[in-house]
Amino acid sequence: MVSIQSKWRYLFMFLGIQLVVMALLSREGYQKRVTYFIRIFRKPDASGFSGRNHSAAGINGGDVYANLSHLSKAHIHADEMPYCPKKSPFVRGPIHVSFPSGLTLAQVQKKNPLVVRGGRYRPPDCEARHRTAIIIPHRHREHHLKFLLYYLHPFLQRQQLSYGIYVIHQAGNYTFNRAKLMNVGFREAMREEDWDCLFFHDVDLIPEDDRNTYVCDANPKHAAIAMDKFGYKLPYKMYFGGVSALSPLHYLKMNGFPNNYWGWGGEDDDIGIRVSLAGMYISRPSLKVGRYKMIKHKLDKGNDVNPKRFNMLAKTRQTWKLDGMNTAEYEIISRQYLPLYTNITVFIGTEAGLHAAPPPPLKPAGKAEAEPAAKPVAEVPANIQAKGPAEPAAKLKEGPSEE
Ligand code: UD2
Ligand code: MN
Repeated sequence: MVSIQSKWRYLFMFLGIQLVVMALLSREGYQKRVTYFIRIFRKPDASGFSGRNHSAAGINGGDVYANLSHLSKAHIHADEMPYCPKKSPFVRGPIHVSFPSGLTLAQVQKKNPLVVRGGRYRPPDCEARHRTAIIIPHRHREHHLKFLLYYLHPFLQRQQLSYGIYVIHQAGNYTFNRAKLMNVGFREAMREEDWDCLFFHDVDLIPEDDRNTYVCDANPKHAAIAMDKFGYKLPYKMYFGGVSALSPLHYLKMNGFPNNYWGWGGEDDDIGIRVSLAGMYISRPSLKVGRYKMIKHKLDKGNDVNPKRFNMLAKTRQTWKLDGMNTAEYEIISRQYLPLYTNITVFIGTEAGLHAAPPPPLKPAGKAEAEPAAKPVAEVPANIQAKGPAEPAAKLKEGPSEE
């Protein structure tokens, strides 16, 4: 009898201790303390970079190159190549992103030995299920491009995609036109290969999770749902900026992108509106996966805020069939197959047309003398730069991101 009672006592004591331990473990802040404790013993930067700009996810994320050495040239004959698995075994989740000074393109090239001329890649030991082209509108952002290439190449290889990277470089100093460059990228990339998905990608956005797969959905996909600059939240429902993915069919169904948004802003919202006018929906990855870090920058010279954007957006319903892929006029200046990407330098003209003289810059009444095409950042009116919702753009982006 005595021994049964003491057995019960021990059992209750054991259960009690378990309860206390569980309560301690689940207390808020426990995880933080453990992470902090572990970090004391970890090297400050796992990737060997002395970079700044760490985000919470970045600190916990892994090195994007960690398992790339598992990819090696197989000795399988092309005809016998099996399809890659539906879910890549190389995908790991969160990626550590930092921006070290001193990174060179030669280093990026060395780290990506399987990437071939023009920035092309196909998995060495299996037939890719998807062929994705990355289209990057570009001018004077070589510093950002270097980082994007550093992260994007291994990111795409981990996903076992067959891919190509195209940088569409606007020639000259006339006002930048992001959406028109995308139209150029679409046509020129499709001319080269039968891509089944195109990712339209800002040069300064680095994906932070490789479960954000660079393949197309049944509807146009807005991939950059959670960016550090918007607190890792979608800023508004119709937002379509940063990184988006369309199949050639989606692209043609909405007549591509507008050609007439010169300067900063509006074009991304126009594209979002086109998606719904063409009878499609916006699909998105989860907030956990569609995470991006934007390399901090100021508004570029030659990319002034477009003051006409709200008026233009009000008319997208009338203009989308008249202006787009069907009217994109441009002249290719050069096509270079570089080791890490294909560079297409293109002349896209001005508002007045491909070869007509550009219209005089907008000036306040009474000022006749010519002004430089690009205003210094400080001169952009404060009300245009202001962030946050404001009428009539309650649902649209109000001003550029400036840090
Ligand atoms: C936002 C959107 C962007 C676009 C833009 C308005 C985000 C993360 N992105 O970007 O998708 O809708 O607003 O136009 O919210 N670029 C150059 N050289 C230049 C100017 C621009 O290469 O001189 C390219 C580059 O790829 C850049 C992109 O155009 O990432 C967008 O321009 P931005 O980065 O200056 O504008 P931002 O960050 O406000
Ligand atoms: Mn940007």
